[in-house]
This record gives sequence, structure tokens and C-alpha cells, in this order.
Amino acid sequence: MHRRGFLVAGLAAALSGSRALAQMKMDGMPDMDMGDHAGHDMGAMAQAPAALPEGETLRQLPLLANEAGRPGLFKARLTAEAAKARFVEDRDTPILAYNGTSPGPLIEAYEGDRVEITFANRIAGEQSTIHWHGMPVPADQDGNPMDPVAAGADRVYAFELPEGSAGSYWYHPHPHGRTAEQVYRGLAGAFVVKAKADPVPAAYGDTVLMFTDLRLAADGTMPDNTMIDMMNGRVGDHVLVNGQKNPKLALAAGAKRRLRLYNATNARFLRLAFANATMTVIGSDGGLLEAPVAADEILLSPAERIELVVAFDQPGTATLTTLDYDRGWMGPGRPADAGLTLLTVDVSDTPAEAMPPLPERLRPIAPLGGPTVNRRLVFTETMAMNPTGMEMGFLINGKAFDMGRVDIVARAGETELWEIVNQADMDHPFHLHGTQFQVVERERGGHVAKPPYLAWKDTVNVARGETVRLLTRQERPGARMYHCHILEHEQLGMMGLVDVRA
Ligand SMILES: [Cu+2]
Repeated sequence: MHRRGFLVAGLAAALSGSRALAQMKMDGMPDMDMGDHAGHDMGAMAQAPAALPEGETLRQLPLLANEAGRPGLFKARLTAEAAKARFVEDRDTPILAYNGTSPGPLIEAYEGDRVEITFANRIAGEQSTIHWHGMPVPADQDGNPMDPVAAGADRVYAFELPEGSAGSYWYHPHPHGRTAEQVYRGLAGAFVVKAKADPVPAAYGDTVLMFTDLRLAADGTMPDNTMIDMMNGRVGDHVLVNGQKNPKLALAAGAKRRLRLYNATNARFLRLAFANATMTVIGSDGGLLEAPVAADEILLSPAERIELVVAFDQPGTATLTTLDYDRGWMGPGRPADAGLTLLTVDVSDTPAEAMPPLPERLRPIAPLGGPTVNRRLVFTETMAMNPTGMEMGFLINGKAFDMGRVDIVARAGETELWEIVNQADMDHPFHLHGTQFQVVERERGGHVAKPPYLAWKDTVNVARGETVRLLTRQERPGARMYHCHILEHEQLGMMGLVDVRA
């Protein structure tokens, strides 16, 4: 309590005198203003957020074409480079894009496929990588910060998609110190691995809804991160779906749709509900659940995905909207989380053709049992004033990330119990590379709860004051990252390295 009070008081004092702000320094960060997310900040910086058009027809993400001439191989090229987007009339916004689009092209491949993707880094003056978020790829193919691709260089990422790996993955940059900015400027795309035998009826379709977060200045540019962004993670002014604000979808009454929801924002927590439609959860980050689970609302923390079947049984308007979620906000300018309409579905009176029912069983999930090792990872935030300014620390087990340091040595093929303890004042979504894990327990305020269903996850929110226990097993050797997926926190050091040995 004391520390939190100190922080807010310190911020308030800093905000009252803009000159003092220039003295606030943080390691490895350029000069920045102290503005809050919505632009209610000092003097000349103040700008109202730009208004974006709404109600356009929902765009499908463009598919990345497979250039391989034979079955079983997915071969393509992804180029990261500067591009321009038109979010508002008559103004171009400079962005970063994969193959000219943001979100990047949708990659669809099948279990059993080999994937060979040539990454061309054409971002001027910046190294980058592609991290295959959630996917079981070898460590040296996973776009770690230790394996940068220099500006102007190409490299091939190659891996196999094992049987049973069907799921809703994504790809994004992971270079040292620049991940947050490259992602909020536009670099992220969905990678869907399809099952050879899929129990979900094809009549439901299969639609990716990728949520990103946009902040746009009046001149159409994306402002740099402020100190408030670095502390809380960047939360923009607009949540976009496949690059559009509140797009529209037209369906017939009785339609059922399979929707894959992706939180590809840097730091926005999305607590979501559908009005006038019924949600059923069928999958998590790493693919289908064992059985469908009805849900009135869902919480998607940054980097999480969820697979839904949504039934649109009532003619009229069905909207996907946000609910309030308090994830712990430091300083002024807490964004309004509730009441945003992300998607509007017009459901006509005309009945849809009869939809086949969702099966009662989707697939078996074998519980990971019998951990040989227990580990404890404690997340903390520290804050200190010193003569040169305010210093913030985002730490795991008291340490900030160091690329040259191995934090954990693990054995390939062994199940481990990881206890993620959040002793900080904000929620931190925990992400582990290279594998999918199973949450077994959550504890908060002395209350222990089992998760409502068994699921494969690669990202899990750990609320402030909460402990999450999970079982994990890395099948392959190599260096793997684990970190908070508020990307600004990852950049400030809330990341560690597990060296998996054969
Ligand atoms: Cu965090």
C-alpha cells in the first residue's frame, strides 16, 4: 500500500510540472512525454483522439499464399517493412506491416505440414525476428531476441507441425528492446494450424477476429510511447478487429459461427460479452477443449486466444462489447474499458439453413501429471526516485532480463510445476515459449480454485495478488523465453530464460 501511494503521489507531482518530466529517465528509452493514453496531457501535446469510421463490412484477413508445389509443405515469404494505412479519411498513417498489411496475412497450415517461411526484414535500421507464439517449434527457429535478423537481411524459419498441434497461434516480432514498438506499429498476424479431422462442423465457418489497439494523433501518426504507456503497457484509443473499428457482419437467424478471438494488443485486457447471441467456448490458445463450455463472458488478457461457437438465434442486432475490468492501473488516465462495441452483427429474419449440432466431445486432453521439479517465479514492480529521475523495475525473482544469463535449467521431456506469484500492483499475463501448459490451480487471498476446464495454454493472466500454478513440459532442448505479455513490461525486463537440456 505504501509503495503504491508513493507512486501515485510521485506521478501527480511530476504531472503538475511538465519540466520535471524531462528529468524522468529510464534505461534504454528515448525522450518521452508523460502524457496519458487519451491525450489529456500537458500543453501543446494535447489532442483529442481521431474519430474512426465504423460499420464497414468485416474484412477477412488476407491469406498468405502457399508457394509450395506439393502437399505437406507450406512455403512462403513474409516481409516486414514500412507501409501506410488509411484509418481516417484523407490521412495516411505510417505503420509497419507484414507483406503490406496489418494485421499481417493469415497463415493456414495443417497438422503434419512442414513450414518454411523466409523472413525479409526491411525495417529501416532495426533488427527484428518472427516469434511463432504458442507453436511447438525448435528453439533456434522461434525468433528469440538472441537470434536477431538484421535490417536488410533474410532468414528462413523452418519447422514441422506435429500431429495434435491444431490451434490458434500467432506470429509477431521479438527483437531485444523493440518488440513493444514493432507490434503496436502493426506487426502481428494469425497462424491457424488446422486439424486433419476437425470435429467442429464446417457449416460454422472459421473466422479469425484479431483485436489490435490503435492510438492515432490528429495528424494521422501513431504517437510514441509515453511514461504512462511504459508503466501500464500501451493502451490505445481504438480497439480494432482485423484492422477495422466496430465492423459489421450480416447473418441469417439461427446461424452458428466459429470465431477465433485473438488479443494482439500490447496491453489491453478484453473482458467481452455478446449481447443477443450465445457464446460457447470450444478452444483455448493451443486448440480445442475436451468439450464445449457455455460462457456469458470471457476475459482475454494480452496475447491470449479463445475459440468460440456463437449462435445468432434472435433476429436483430447482436453486439460484441467490452465490460469493465480492473487490471490495476498506475497513475492517471485509466482508460475506459467498458462499453466499447467491437463488432456488430445484423441478424436477419430469414432463417439460416439448418446447422448441424456441435458434438458433445471435441477431443481428449491428457493431463500433464507427476512434476519432477517445482519452481516459483515471483513478479514484482519496483519504483524508486534517485537524483537522476524515477526508476521503475519490472522483475521476475528480483531480476530484470539479461540475455547472457540462464535463469532456469530444465530437462526436455520432464514435467514441471511452475508457480507464478504476482506480488505486484498490476495484472501480468504470463507467457512461456515453445510449449503449451496446463493451469492446475489459482490462489488469491487464501482461496484456491481449480480452472473450470482442462485446456492447453501458452499465456495466462496472473492477477495482482494472485498465484497461478501450472504444469509444463518442454519436449525439445534449447533456450526458451518466459515473460509478461504486456509488451512494455517485457521490454523493461519482466522476462527470463529457461535453458532446456536434452
Ligand atoms: Cu506485465
